[in-house]
Amino acid sequence: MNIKNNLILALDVGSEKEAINICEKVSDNIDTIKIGYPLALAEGLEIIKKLKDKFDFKVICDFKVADIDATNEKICEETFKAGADAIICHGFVGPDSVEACLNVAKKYEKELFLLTEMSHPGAKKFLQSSAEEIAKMGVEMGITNYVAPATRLDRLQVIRDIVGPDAYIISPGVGKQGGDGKKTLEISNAIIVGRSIYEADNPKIACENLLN
Ligand code: OMP
Repeated sequence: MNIKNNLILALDVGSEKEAINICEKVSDNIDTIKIGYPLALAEGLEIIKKLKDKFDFKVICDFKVADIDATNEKICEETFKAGADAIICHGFVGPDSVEACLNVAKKYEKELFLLTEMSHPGAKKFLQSSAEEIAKMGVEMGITNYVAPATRLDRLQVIRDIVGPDAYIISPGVGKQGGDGKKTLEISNAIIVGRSIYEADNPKIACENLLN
């Protein structure tokens, strides 16, 4: 995926109106947004096409898909049918569940991002001990896109070493969660930033500050 300024806006706002307001302010700096449950539950999946049509954005749907294979397949079908360019799935559910997502992404000629270790402190309790195995599974399955944390650069590097230099890693956790954008981009291909942009007094300047 080619992402302008290596910066993805996590658009976790609660209404179409707020979403459009933020997008208008940052559309010179950003061409890729991530839509998750907050906005999709508030506005329905139609929000994907509305924002794509209005701003010509690429949309990554962050539904952290984590069910059995048959259900994952249906979730991915609905998401790509609604116009998503990519979807994020969890890896801890295992290869059959992930394979189901991968197959649907391939069918639509769209992208799948495999979530390895999460960025929040609680990820240390259960997920961290499996993250390397999840990344290895992704490599074995031929997955080329990953999500790994900006909040623990040592762990991000471990995941980079497993998935290799050609894999595409996007990293959340910059700003509000404590991660540093520029340091993260020494390891990752792109950063995912939400609150530090959409809660800023001036979201456009917030984008520029993250990049300079
Ligand atoms: P801010 O902390 O507001 O910048 O938002 C981070 C965004 O990345 C939110 O949409 C989170 O749901 C998401 N995220 C994480 O924060 N940590 C993860 O480990 C994974 C994700 C994600 O999959 O995007």
